[in-house]
Amino acid sequence: MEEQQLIRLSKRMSKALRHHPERVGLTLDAAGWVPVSDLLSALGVSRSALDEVVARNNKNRFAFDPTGTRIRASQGHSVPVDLGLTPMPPPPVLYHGTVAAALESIKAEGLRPMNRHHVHLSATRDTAVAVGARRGRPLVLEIDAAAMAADGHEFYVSANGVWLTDHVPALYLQE
Ligand code: HQG
Repeated sequence: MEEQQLIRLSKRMSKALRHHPERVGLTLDAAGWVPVSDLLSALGVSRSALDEVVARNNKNRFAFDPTGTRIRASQGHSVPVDLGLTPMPPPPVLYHGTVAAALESIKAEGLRPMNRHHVHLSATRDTAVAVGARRGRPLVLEIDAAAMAADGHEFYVSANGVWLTDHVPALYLQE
């Protein structure tokens, strides 16, 4: 499959599995799964095309269940789903990529999930730069995850390696 086609299908899958399943006639279960066959008919694609997107996706956004009969997005939902992730001790430092325009508000209220379920944090500065660059000139914030964990904040890591937490109070942030 051409790269362009791959990206287009990945975006349609994100919409269906994270944000607007109802628009393509899908219903996610409580943990975000849908039968693969339902997704194929909802999007009008072949199983081999779907397999290719899951395998080649640049962020491994989608995952099959162990039987290969169900699929879900590994993170990033705006619809309510419970991914069933177990709290994990974070690395001592995590990163968040954003843009200068958001800084004043972030300093006032910390990092909030906005439209998603969690605040998304990156394990490396490079990834955070890429995340911030989606919105403009990237600005990377450093999060004292060790201190947050010591203070009782919970962290989760998605199947594709994104660190998630409910809220990052401003006191743990540094530019
Ligand atoms: C900002 C992509 C004002 C936050 C990426 C961000 C990531 C605040 C935006 C994943 C704020 C939310 C998530 C506050 C946070 N005041 N602005 N208090 N708190 N913000 O897209 O982290 O391609 O929901 O800095 O690669 O940018 O979808 O979150 O700019 O992994 O797989 O509000 O999405 O992955 O934006 O990105 P988003 P994000 P996918």
